[in-house]
Amino acid sequence: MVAAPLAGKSASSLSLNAIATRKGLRFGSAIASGAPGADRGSVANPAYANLVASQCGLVVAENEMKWQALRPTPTTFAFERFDTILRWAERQHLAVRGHNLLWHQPKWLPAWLNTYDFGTTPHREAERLLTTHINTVLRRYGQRIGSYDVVNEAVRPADGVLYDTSLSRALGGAEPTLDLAFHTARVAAPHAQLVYNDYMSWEPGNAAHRAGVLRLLEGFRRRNVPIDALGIQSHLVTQGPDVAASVTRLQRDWRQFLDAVTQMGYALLITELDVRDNGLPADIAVRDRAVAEYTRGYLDVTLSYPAVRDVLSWGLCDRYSWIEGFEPRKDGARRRPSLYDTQFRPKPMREAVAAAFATATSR
Ligand code: 9MR
Repeated sequence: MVAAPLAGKSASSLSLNAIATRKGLRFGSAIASGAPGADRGSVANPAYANLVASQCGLVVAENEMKWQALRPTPTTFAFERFDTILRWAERQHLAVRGHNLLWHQPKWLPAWLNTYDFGTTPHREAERLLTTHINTVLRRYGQRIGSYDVVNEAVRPADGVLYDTSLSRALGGAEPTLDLAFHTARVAAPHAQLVYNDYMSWEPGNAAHRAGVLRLLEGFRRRNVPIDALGIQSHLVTQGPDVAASVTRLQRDWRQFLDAVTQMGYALLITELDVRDNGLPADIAVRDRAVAEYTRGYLDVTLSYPAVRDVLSWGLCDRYSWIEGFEPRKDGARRRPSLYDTQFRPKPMREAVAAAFATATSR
C-alpha cells in the first residue's frame, strides 16, 4: 500500500489511528462506563471520551462485557453498562472489540458460578450455561462487534498448565471447555475474529507462560478449533535504566515465540498495552523517556510481524490506569503507565507509539 500524502498535516498533529491507518494498522483503547460527572476513564467523562474519540479507531470495554459485569445471576443478563459504551462508540464511528466471553479463572468468574450446583447431569448443565452465555451475547450484538476475546487468560503463568473452573470440572476438563467456547462463538458469529487473549510477555519470568500458550495454540490447531488470532496483552514492565540493553536481550525469546505463533497461522493483536515503570528513578523526565524507549523497542520488534493489525492500549491516560491500584511504585511516586498524563497531555510514550507506527512496514 502506498501512503497518501500528509495533506498539509504534520505527523504530530495526526491522530494515532490516522498514523496507524496509513500502514494498515488500527489504534484503539479500553474505555469504561460511568456516571456523568464522575472522574473516571468513561464514555460519560467528556475529557476522557474526547481524547479516546480523537485518537482511536476502535475501543474495548475495560470491564463491562465480563461475566462479573454481565451476569448478576444464573438466569439474568445486565447489558446496560456495556450498551452505553457500544452506543457511544457507534456515535463516534469507532469499531468495538468484545472482551471477553470466558475469563477462564475462578477468581474472575461471578461468585455464583464458582459455587453453582450443576445437578445430576453436570456436563449438560455446564454446556447449557456456557453456550447460552456466548450465544446470548453474540446474537445481541451481531455485526456491531467484529472481534472477540473468546477466552481470556486460561494458562497458569507459573507452570503453563490450564486453570480449572467449576465449568471445566463439570465439562470434564479445561480443553473441552475452551474448545466449546470457540466452536459456539464461530457458529453464533461467523463474521467475527475469534481471539485467545493472554499476558505472556517478553520479560524474564514468562517462559513457562509462553510455553503453555504455545501448547494451547498447538492443541487448538490439532483439534481444529476455530480460532483466528492471539491477543498479546502487552502489560510491559521496564527492566531498569539501560533500555537498549533490555530490548536487545528480550527480543530473542520474543521473536521465537512470535515466530512459533505466526507459523501456526494465527494473526496477532496487541490488546492491552501499558507499562509498569519498574527499576527507574522517580524523576519524571527520565522515567517517561525510558518508558517511551522501552515501548518503542517492543513495538518495533512486534510490529515487524505483519500478522499484527490492531494495537490497543489499556486506557489512554495515567489518571485512570488500573496499575496504580494493582502495583504501586515502591518509592510512592505515582505510576506513569500510559500515553497521556493525568492532565490528558501527551507524553513521550505517545510519541514513541506514533513513531513506531510511522516506521512500521505497511500491511
Ligand atoms: O483493568 C481492569 C480492572 O479495572 C479490573 O478490576 C480487572 C478485573 O476485572 O480487570 C482489569 O483488566 C484486565 C483485563 O480484563 C484482562 N487482562 C489484564 C487486565 C488488567 O488486570
